[in-house]
Amino acid sequence: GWNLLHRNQPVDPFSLVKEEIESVSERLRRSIFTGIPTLRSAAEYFFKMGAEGKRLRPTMLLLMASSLSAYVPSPDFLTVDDRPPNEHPSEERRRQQRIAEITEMIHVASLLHDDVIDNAEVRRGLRALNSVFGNKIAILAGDFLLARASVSLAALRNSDVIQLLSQVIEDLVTGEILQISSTDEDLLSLDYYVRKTFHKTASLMANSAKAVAILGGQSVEVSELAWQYGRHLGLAFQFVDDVLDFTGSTLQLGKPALNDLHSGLATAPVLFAVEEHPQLRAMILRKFKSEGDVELAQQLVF
Ligand code: GRG
Repeated sequence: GWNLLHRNQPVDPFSLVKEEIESVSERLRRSIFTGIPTLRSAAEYFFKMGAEGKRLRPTMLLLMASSLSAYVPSPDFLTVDDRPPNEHPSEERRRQQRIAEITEMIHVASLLHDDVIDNAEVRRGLRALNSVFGNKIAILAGDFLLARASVSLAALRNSDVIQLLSQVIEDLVTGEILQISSTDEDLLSLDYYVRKTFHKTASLMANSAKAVAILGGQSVEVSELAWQYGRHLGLAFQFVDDVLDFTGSTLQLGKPALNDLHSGLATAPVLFAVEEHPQLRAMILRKFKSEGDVELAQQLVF
């Protein structure tokens, strides 16, 4: 049930909306249907059961929708609606589920294009789509997902929400450009890293969270808080992702460990280490750009 905040036991947030996520996944599989066989196989590749990834964004959005509609302030604490999840979601809830689906489509499209740019071989523990179908199909499959996301977005007939999710696509492009075109100065700048990370990772979470709040009929103030929540979650998520790139194994990560460092990107742990030892900055940059970057980064961090 939802009545969990009073209890002193850890809660797995994913379990709270598990069934609803399954229906979101089912709708996603249907909404990317196309009669063009090659495109169909490619588009379905990362929507097949068992290949869905963590579904972090849809989960966060459904939890956000529940928290906005169900929490009731009480004198001692927040209490929550204890009714079991509704089998017949309201029109409002269905529109919020559409945001969860659109967000996942944009996310997967960005992964497909990113893997082409990086020439990646592994994604979600499977062979990356570009390495199975080739770059041309991977790019077109990403374009196709963006097109279907736009159709679903337009069907919501809410210009603020359309604007928010369209802005995300531009932000993702900006984030990728910032990533591939950094100067030496940018490479070790924490400001630059945070700006890039906002565009690359946090904008999708921030703008989709705000869209869910708007569709839930929330005020401008609450919608803005939802945006801030998504932004902070996105930044924190990327910091953790960066740390796991250091500490995790390829098997745990579903992609090669030390991936970012091997491609010459300074990630959060390195940048925080540089903040603590500014006198080492020039040496780090020199080494980082030439030999031994991964080894150097590990020495710095551990
Ligand atoms: C086509 C919209 C579009 C953009 C093109 C390539 C590009 C511009 C942007 C890349 C953006 C990108 C890949 C950012 C990384 C985001 C990120 C943290 C991905 C990992 O997310 P997880 O761990 O993945 O939630 P799963 O597989 O669990 O869904």
